Amino acid sequence: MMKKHVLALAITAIVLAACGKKEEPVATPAETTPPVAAAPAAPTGPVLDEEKVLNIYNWPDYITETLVADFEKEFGIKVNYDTFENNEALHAKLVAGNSGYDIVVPTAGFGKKQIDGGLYQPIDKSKISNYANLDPEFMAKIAGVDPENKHFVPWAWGFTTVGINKQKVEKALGDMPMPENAWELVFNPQYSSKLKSCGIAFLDSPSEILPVALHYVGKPPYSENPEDFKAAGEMLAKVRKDVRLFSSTMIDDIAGGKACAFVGWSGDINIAADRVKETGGTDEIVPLLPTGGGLVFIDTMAIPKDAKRVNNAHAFIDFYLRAENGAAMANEMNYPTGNKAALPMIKDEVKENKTIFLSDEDTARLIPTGGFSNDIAGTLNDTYNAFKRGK
Ligand code: SPD
Repeated sequence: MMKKHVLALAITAIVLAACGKKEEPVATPAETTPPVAAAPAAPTGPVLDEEKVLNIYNWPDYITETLVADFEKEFGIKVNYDTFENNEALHAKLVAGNSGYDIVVPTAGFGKKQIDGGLYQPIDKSKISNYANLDPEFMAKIAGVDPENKHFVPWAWGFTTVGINKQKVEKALGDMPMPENAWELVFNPQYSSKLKSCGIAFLDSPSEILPVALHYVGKPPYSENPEDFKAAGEMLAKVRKDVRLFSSTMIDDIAGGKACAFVGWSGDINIAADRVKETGGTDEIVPLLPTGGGLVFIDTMAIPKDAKRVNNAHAFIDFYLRAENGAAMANEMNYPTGNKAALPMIKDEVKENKTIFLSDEDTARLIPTGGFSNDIAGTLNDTYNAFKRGK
């Protein structure tokens, strides 16, 4: 898939270069006019708000090191950057209104009901000169929840999966071979009871755990049927005693050795792996690619209905869509972005990492992004809370 993109880009570049040469006017000496001092170009740039501030609300550990500082320096805008740990927390802020945020980063499937509820204003694409950097195929996926891509601009994507500390899991399992479907490690008591000793961690949110639990018990991951939730709840109850912690900031927990098997996000698991290596650790942290499929998520930038600095928000979105910023997100954070123009700038070692840019076979197994309606929210929350409380 990646190779196809790179090849397509290379071909496009060659064709454009060839066309460019043909069209270039060649001045003959007779036609040459005397040089005239060029008037200084009028400064062009995005329209900004009078108030040189931008308030952003994003997930933790989800931004490259210098992005905010680079934007502040270039645009003279002070960025206030806060984080939330799950979609439910972001949703509560938006529903309460007057959040004060100019850009928020909902997961597309979850955010559908926020669009339907009128919580976002449309993006003005005419203010985003780098919009064309986005991959149309990727945008078509988002259009499934946001028709015509009116509200959501991709931030990054990944998949929810099972990650392991390889050495610790192998030791805890002893003679027991690794299961073919990695979800067994955390959802089947035969495995979880063994991994309990080195620690199992789950993401801490109903909308993270229930889709993968439903999928594991053979139900639609975004089911609207309470009976399906009953089946998922019964399965979860059997492994509850083996779960050590619930966390949405798992990088430290994994790298610090608090858990050996975890339900987490692909990029975060890879960041934890890098951190272990950087600090001289020898344990291998790996996001697995379950035969039962990982759950795709696409996180997106959106502008709340009542945002005050809408021009600054558009300037930031445009800045983020520069090819080099998209590439940095993959290179530094292990998350691809949907920015097609960034692909040639992504390091080979990242492109070749099959847990970041998946093989066609693993891509085919992914569980597509989706979301629950408000009608099932009560059942979703009750099932999750009963699991977490162990009741
Ligand atoms: N480090 C934070 C990564 C954020 C991932 N968002 C995932 C949303 C999945 N529903």
